[in-house]
Amino acid sequence: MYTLYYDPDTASLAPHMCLLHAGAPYRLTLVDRAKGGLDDPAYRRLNPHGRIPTMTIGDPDKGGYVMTEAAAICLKIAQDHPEAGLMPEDGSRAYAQALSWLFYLTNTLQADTMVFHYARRYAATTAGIEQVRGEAGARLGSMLGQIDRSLKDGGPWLAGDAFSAADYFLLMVAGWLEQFAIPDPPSIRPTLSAYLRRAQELPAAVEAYRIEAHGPYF
Ligand SMILES: N[C@@H](CCC(=O)N[C@@H](CS)C(=O)NCC(=O)O)C(=O)O
Repeated sequence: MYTLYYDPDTASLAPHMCLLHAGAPYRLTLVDRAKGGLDDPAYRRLNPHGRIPTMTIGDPDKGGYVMTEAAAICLKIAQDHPEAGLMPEDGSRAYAQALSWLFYLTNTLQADTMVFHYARRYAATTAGIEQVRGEAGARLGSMLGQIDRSLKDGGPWLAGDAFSAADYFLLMVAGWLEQFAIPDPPSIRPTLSAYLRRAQELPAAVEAYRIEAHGPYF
């Protein structure tokens, strides 16, 4: 049994969609950030980084284990449930593409989204914060432009014909970017926008939004 430690519309969203897509039995445990849930010693024992998400597989005190990092958790769910098709067939070109996208999204798009959103952590003055936010916003716009072109050239999904967990990941981050009102949000790009509407209509996405009581954003 998986337990996903989550907070609505945070980095637990893509893992949540993957669990639903796989039809895997899971429990949800709310980590209420607003009430200091990230600093709860019991949560810190599971996730010393103090971030969401965390996923346990079985009981960590009885031979089970703990995973952190949303992209890694998505891959683990895909690997445990190959029949669900969350990743293309191992060894295929599409698998390599999906893996590349997943790493790209978590290392760059998600990372700069955090810089944009938490700009105050990267500068001490109002002008500095505005500069950090402006530069992150410009980088995000350029990344979204590149993703839009890739989808135009090789869609309908990130890995071509093969849907993958990377698509849930992009749906998650794009939803934040739409809400954070970056200068060039995902919705201004017709190909990307149509792709996001398609992704958010997938049953697992619809269900995750319903359970978490937010979205959809496109
Ligand atoms: N790379 C991590 C990032 C996780 C992350 O930063 N999660 C946010 C919520 S979306 C968080 O816990 N933020 C708390 C903080 O930055 O203090 C992942 O993808 O799991």
